[in-house]
Amino acid sequence: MANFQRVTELHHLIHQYNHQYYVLDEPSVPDVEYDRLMRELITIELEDPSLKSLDSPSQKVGGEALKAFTQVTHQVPMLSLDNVFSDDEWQAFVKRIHDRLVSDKVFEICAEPKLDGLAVSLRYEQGVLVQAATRGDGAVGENITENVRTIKSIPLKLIGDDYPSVLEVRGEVFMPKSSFDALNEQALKKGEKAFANPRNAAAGSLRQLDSKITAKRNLAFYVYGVGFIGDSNQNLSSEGIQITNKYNEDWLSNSHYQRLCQLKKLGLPMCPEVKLLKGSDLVDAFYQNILKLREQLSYEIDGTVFKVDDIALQSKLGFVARAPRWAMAYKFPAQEETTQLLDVDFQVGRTGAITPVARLNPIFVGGVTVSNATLHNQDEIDRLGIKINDFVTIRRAGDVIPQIVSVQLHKRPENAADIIFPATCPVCDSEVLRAEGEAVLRCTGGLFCAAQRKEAIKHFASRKALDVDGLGDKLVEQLVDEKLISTPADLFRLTELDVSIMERMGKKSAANLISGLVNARKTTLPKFVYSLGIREVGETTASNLAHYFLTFEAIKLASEEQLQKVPDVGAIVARNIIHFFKQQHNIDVVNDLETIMTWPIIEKKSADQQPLLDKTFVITGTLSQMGRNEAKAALQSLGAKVSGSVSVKTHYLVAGEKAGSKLTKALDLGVEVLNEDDLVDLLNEHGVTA
Ligand code: I6G
Repeated sequence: MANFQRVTELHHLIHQYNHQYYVLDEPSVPDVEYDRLMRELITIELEDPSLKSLDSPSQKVGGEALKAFTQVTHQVPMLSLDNVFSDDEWQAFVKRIHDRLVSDKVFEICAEPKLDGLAVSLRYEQGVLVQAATRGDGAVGENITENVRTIKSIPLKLIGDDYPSVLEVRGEVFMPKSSFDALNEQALKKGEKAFANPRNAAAGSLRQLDSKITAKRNLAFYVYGVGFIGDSNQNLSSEGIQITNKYNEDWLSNSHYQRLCQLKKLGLPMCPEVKLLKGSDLVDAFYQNILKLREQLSYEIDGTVFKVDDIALQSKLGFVARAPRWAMAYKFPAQEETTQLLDVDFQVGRTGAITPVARLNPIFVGGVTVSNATLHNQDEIDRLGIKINDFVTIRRAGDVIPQIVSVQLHKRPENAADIIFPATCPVCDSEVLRAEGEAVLRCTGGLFCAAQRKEAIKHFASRKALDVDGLGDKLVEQLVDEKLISTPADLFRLTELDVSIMERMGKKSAANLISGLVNARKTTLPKFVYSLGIREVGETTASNLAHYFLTFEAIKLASEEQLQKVPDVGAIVARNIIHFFKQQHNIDVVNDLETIMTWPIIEKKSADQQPLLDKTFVITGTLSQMGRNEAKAALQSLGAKVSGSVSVKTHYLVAGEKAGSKLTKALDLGVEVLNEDDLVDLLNEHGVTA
């Protein structure tokens, strides 16, 4: 009896902590306390298995592996949704609704993001989750109860006692982007195949016969509707089926949006982006807003879903074939398409890297027309097994540059031809070399190569380097082509007359550029070091070099061993720096620049001015009180090292809004996590305001 009482208490506490942690995102007890209660429960259940019930929180860890999935016939069919892709199609849908209702009255709309996951049906009897099923063909799905029980945010027991004895809800199981990244990272480390996208990963995880595997996959769930309610298996209600007890359709709100809120109160997670719109003219703004938010959302979506909110109107509209007439998915433009690889060009970059660029039959994908995509290097070409004239799958997600994801081998044409790398630089004809252990082929022409010259000057003038006002990439190309400049230092010898003869260059723009160049002469040592474009010396490394050596002279003269003492500088970067300062054309340009440019002296800070000296920080997510660069600069000013990736060497992770896989990794590694307020406090404590 004492044990039974304790088990009841433990259920109550753990369900409550799960809900606070996984649904409300408001953890209320430390992890150790949670683990202690869970261990206590499992121990009691092991000692007396009769105390283990279907709604025990211990079920979240998975159970015995199944031999096969059984089938479940849905009491009420699981429908699918019709799609539209354009405003015209959407307007036609709205018109059909008005026509069918014989009314032009404005109707409210419940608007939701369309999650890229799997639809499931959850059945609760007396508030306890008793069955979960996939949609299957709509009539019959697979019984995935054991797996669904392990999904942390799905309640095994509904909250409170105000619910019908049978409640079936429908929603989407999905894998958050951060869990997907972590899962693929692990798979690649183990030499296993990565999942192509979070949807496949969610599907693969739900189809595990061993629910212990599903339990480790970090799936999540949002509810999108009610399947049916009833007081017994016989006496059910869904769209018109009569029921008699107090939990009839009156218990359910007559607004779809409010129904979701009711389900949320029972502990079922509801997507926070769901909105009630006053009319169909607000649909476009919702769609555009979600499209804009898409990259920041912690889960993958492929569009929006709009539903007539009034349940009475839904009933009047009814269904067509297998989809409701009152709901519509307004999908985003496809992110994957098929096109043909017409040819491959070879581009020479700033460091001489020769990059194969795919010339594609132009294709509309992810909202833009794509005609080029990088093939990176020979290794990538080998990995894809791609040939000229092959049909390929192109993916463009959000603002991410388009990628060739795979070759459609079954469509390979007879004239498919191997991609051959050039034997000499396609721009300057110099020898090309592939360094040992590198995938990249490089032109050895250095600044003699016009392509490298152009790229080096563009980098020198770019925003994060000297930020020369009025000097865009096109103008740099023209100036090099016209032989007015051949090194970054030549920029400072340009006159207004020189530049005013350039295409589309009026007197005013010419004067602006010259004044931009005058201003750019005054810089800082970190920016100057970065502007030189030394291989793998990014902003952080440049800043670390400047603060370690204090003068440019010292950086130039540093040995490989001295360089490696600088935070962020390993053997490869040290060798790149030494190599850069050994080359005569670099020595000439650097000497020239030193006579033209100035920067303030960096004072060596004493140890008490650098209280964060041996501490490594990583910043992730969106900060609202300062930019990430500002936060980084503020931390660096206190001596901290700011790195781009989380590892065992990380001391603190600063996690802003929508932090993703870095936060997961930090938590896995036990790295201390600071939120933005903690960071501000830490900076203030040391007299820095960011
Ligand atoms: O498959 C679906 C995904 C999302 C849906 C759905 C949904 O609402 C946000 N709603 C309905 C009514 C159906 N399928 C049938």
